Amino acid sequence: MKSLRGVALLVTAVLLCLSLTACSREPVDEAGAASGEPATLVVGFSQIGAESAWRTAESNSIRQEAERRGVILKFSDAQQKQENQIKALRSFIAQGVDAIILAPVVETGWEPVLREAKGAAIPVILVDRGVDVSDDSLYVTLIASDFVEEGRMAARWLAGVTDGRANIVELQGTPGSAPAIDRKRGFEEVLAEHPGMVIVKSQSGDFTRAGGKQVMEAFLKAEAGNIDAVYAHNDDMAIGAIQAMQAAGVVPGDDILVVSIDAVRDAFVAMIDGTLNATVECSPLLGPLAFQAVEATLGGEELPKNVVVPDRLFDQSVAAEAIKSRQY
Ligand code: GZL
Repeated sequence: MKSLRGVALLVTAVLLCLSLTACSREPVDEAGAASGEPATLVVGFSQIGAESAWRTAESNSIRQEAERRGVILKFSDAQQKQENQIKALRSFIAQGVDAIILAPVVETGWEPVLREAKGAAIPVILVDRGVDVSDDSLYVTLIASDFVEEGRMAARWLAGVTDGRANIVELQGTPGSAPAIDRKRGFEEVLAEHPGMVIVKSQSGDFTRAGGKQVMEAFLKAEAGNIDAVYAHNDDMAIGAIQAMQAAGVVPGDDILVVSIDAVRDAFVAMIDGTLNATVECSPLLGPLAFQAVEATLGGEELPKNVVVPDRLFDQSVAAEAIKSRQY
């Protein structure tokens, strides 16, 4: 059933890709005659910040796709603060942009400003993270990975290599964010099938290397000798944890296994040098799908509420070959 669902969702994403060409709006000139030239789109993008290599890759993807399509992109970096994202959305609305792309830092608190965008007839495309709203007509579509499945994939891999027995410390992502909530949920869903796998400590490192390092230093002190594995909600925190282990004289990837999510280039470097054991891909290359959705919705097309970007797991056995074709 799952693979059928996966195919259906993938087909949706492909159909979305194919629908891009027919959607440019035919503007009219002062005389009301079709000028023939499609109007230059103006799109506002509210980005969370630059907390991780993944985030930077996502920003690059959005910027590059806007440039490729000749779209005027108004880019706002919220420095991790929801209030800055809300301010940015209100500014985009006041400027009368054609569409808004939003990567919401947390799930809640969006309803008022999304109602303002709807009232201004400005479509909102969610990328990367979802929102918790009572009315899903407040956004056109969410283009993102399935974070719950990512958590399941990480846990299944760890269960396989530990024969279902491990004391685990967990480095959580940003509190209240969809990836942190759902990656924890998926991981714990699989742990429920393996009573020998226990999360002995869990704390947020806020998706940053510094956060992962700092929290892992505390875990190593509190649980000295009692940690078999680290589950990090992203590679940047895993890399920080690896630095903490090395500073404490612990051999990462060997004394303590490390599994994380994102599959950024530095994760492949760490798998090749043996300090990271596995990472689940979560593609940040969402620019093409985001702008296809913008053009499709402006062209009057109905879009699926959720476009799921497929993920896969990489481990040390494939890292040296896979790194050659990585795009982020
Ligand atoms: C996932 C994204 C997460 C990444 C982190 O879609 O929201 O935020 O996993 C990033 O690296 O900081």
